[in-house]
Amino acid sequence: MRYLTAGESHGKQLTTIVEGIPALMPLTSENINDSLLRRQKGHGRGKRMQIEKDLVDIAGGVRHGYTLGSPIAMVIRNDDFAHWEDIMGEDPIENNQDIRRKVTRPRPGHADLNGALKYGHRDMRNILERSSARETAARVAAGAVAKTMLSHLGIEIVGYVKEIAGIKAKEIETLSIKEKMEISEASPVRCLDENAGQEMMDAIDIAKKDGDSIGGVCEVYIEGMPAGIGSYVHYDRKLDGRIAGAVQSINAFKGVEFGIGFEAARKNGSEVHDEIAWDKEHGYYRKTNRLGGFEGGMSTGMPIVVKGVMKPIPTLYKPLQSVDIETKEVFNASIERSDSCAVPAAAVVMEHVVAFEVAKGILEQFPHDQFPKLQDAMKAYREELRCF
Ligand code: EPS
Repeated sequence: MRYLTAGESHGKQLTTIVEGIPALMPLTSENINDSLLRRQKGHGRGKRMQIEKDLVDIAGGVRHGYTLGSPIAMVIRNDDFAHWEDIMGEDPIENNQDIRRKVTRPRPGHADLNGALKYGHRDMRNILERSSARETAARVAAGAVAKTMLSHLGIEIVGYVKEIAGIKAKEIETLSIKEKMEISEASPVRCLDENAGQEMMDAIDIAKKDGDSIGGVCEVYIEGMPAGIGSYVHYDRKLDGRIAGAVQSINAFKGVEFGIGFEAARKNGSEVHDEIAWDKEHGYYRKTNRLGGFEGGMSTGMPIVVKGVMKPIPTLYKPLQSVDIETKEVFNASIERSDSCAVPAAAVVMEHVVAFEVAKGILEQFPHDQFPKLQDAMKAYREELRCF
């Protein structure tokens, strides 16, 4: 199971192809549009989200509400392309000097300069159009297919915001996953703690007024995962490693933690590891979940809890110094529009990229071409674990 995305931020469309989903799995546009709509929301988003209405057009791999087993092709149109057609069109143009909105001034913290050096582009629009976080809409489409698969296998997943600009949400241990879904959905910053959420919104408003941007921490929580998905036998089969890579690959993400994460460095082993217990109804379980659902690169059967750190978006109204690549003159980088905080949207993106890795791990363990057979295999495996 794998996916590819294509498309530029102000180009015609974003395209996603997901390959390896078994046949006969229920899938509709609605499953994908729900996720796309969630990603567009959030306090702190800029003007672009008022232009776009992300809706998927399923262009292959699904018929009459079921997957065919062939690649699933999905298209999301960029409504903003109407304003960018002459700049982003694919046909040759007579005179390169005619290109409007050429970018020669790299923004600190963005892909602009490194991308230009690597690919030899003198117009850095050729870099920023693809490195833009617009691409995460296409990744969410792939993750929505994975999430649909997981939900039919009894695995639920939710992403929410833990922290923005140093304001931390209180830990509310008693919430069920359904409550986490409902509360985060109702919060404009996807926060489970209402008071902290209000403070986060205030901080976003201040950053916006100051022409600055702020980052934060997202958490993804997964329930219903059986033990033993992933493997210890090779570095590239460790499921926590794959999830970490997927999270780190989200635009502007700088770090990943499972369970108590970096805190483990400051504690004794007896305070870090989770004691093993057994009962007839559930089989083996852990008395605590400090390791966030993973031991030895494999799921433990406890909820998976993973955090990702997002830096403040580097596109700033407040100028930072940089150098023009044509004239070499020093200038203060500034822009026309940006999001002052995209952490709430990033929580949705993180939920979806994690869902994809989990679904992929499951399909590797139970490689069925027909979805009902995968469902049967999962059911039998769960029973096997319970009776072990
Ligand atoms: C982004 C810059 C902004 C964001 C964009 C990511 O877009 P624009 O340059 O058109 O104002 O709105 O995010 C999206 C378009 C999206 O769909 O999330 C960037 O530079 O990364």
